[in-house]
Amino acid sequence: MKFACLFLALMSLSVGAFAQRVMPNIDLPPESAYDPDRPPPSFHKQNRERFLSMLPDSSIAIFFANDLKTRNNDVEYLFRQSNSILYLTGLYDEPNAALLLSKFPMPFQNFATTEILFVQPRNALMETWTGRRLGPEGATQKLGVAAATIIDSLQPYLFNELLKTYRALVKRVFISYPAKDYADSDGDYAKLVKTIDARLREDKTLVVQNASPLLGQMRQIKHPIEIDLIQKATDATIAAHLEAIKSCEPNMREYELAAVAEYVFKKKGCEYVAYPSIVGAGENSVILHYNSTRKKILDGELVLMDMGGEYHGYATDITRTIPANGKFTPEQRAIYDLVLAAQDSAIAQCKPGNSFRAPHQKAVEVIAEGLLKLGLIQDKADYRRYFMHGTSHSVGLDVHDPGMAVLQAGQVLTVEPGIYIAEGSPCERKWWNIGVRIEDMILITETGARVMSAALPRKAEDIETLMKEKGIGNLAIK
Ligand SMILES: [Mn+2]
Repeated sequence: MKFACLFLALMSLSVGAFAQRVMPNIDLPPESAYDPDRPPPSFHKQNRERFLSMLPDSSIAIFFANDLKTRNNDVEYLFRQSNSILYLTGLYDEPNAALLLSKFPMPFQNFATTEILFVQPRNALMETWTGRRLGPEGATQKLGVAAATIIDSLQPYLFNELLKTYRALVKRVFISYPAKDYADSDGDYAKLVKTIDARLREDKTLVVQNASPLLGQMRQIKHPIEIDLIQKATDATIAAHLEAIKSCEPNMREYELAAVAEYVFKKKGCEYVAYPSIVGAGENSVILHYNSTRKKILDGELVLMDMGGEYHGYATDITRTIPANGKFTPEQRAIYDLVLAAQDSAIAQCKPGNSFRAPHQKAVEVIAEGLLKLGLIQDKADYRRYFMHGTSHSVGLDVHDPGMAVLQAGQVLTVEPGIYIAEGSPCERKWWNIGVRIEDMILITETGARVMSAALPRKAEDIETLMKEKGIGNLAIK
């Protein structure tokens, strides 16, 4: 609907009706002013400088913003910036942008610079419809980049200036692409990305490579500003899980618990879910990434809730599994306590210098041993039938962030063992449809680890106690 209106407005403009439209004032608060705890320009500047210091000589790097994505017809998904642009510039709210970094000073207008940000031009009509734009002037003022111009200049600048006059200085081009599905888009911005990529690759004397590994390496160790934002996402999500746990009762739908959690973490400042909420009851508790959340939660079932908010671009990832009626059955409790023991042992492995695999290896040991004792498997190697995923992944701008081989202070990772016994599994029926995952957020410190989500109860008895309380999901809504 909104673009039909935009079309009409453009028609009006063409006959002059809107020609004198007033430009929204750049001194009005841009969106970043509403959230003063967004990382400051100095953080992004430092990241650009660090990236440049890692960049090989005779190299340039191009980082593309994300594109808008269609949900259906003319309705778009909420815009999410590309990680590279977020990390290197702090340009949160605008698509159609690119950052060019260079190991050597590039000529730009009448000076030389190692960084140029290409952004959308100011446009009174478009800004009235789709939001304020910084424009090149705003980009230098508000984001602190040394140079900025309009995105339409990117291709001519790159090919007619930089790679023409200064060709001898450029041997390598690193590219960071928009989120993957840009390749399927035939929009102008996606075409620009594809054209630049193809034109660079045409020149066989240039080495074109993906910038993501270098950037990923930088993103593994979190800056205190990032840790603070991940903690805020985590605190908001702890509050969200607490309300969902207290609210749970038989005959609710799975989506009601997701709605409670999403309300709470958004109320506490998260702009979005870090990933689609997983709330699976009974037979859905054994599906690792179950998202439909339409089922009615029945008395006696387990409910697995894997839900996390994204705060100013930073994710968190927390899972709790609870008994729908507030009391675990003996079988549910046995599996729950086993997963909890595995998680405790795995968390104890989280310290600097340990292998990233160490927590997983410990979790596997505990779970294999426990399943054997419970008679669920006859051979330890069969643990994979019920625990089929890894125990840890890094978390940062992505909920599955670039990881590392050895744990180091400043890394953030999850510890999330699980046991999932699907209906029809080769074990007694009483175990069927028991799915348990317990997931917490861990910060590796100089001396060990800090559980960032420690304020959310994990022990079975603490969860049962908490479930005696009511939550906001139990309020009657007309
Ligand atoms: Mn996870």
